[in-house]
Amino acid sequence: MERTFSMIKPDAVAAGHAGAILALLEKEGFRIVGLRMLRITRAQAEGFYAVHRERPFFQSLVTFMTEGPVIALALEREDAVKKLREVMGATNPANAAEGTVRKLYAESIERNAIHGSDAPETAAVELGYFFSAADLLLA
Ligand code: 3AN
Repeated sequence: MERTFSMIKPDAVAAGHAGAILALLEKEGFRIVGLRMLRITRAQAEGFYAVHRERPFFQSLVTFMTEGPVIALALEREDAVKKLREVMGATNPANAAEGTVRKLYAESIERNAIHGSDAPETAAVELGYFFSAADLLLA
């Protein structure tokens, strides 16, 4: 079993797609072991996306990520990191495969509905960013 971090982004929460996305993730075999709805601050968004600091879309991305509430998720399944990336679909929804979260719910390459950690090491850091050990189901 592996754990990964996911976030339903402000576009999908505001559009009322959170429930459908959670259902899709469960159908794909993910167990929800942590869930928090929160409004992230600019400082948190800048820290979370620090690897993209030099990219031209950075300020716009930070503004988007802070425009409304997000749902932070700790998800568990076999091969969770890789499988979640598959279920999310390509960053640009125009290139996302049929049935993926981004194909179904993303508005654009920036407003793309869902985040998922890109590697097990990143997942550990990102889970720690939003959840304390006491928040996560240990069973
Ligand atoms: P992914 O979310 O698929 O791992 P990353 O890590 O390359 O993609 O990008 C992080 C976030 O930055 C994306 N989810 C998206 O919101 C935004 N983003 C990525 N590329 C662009 C772009 N070319 N223009 C605007 N926003 C982008």
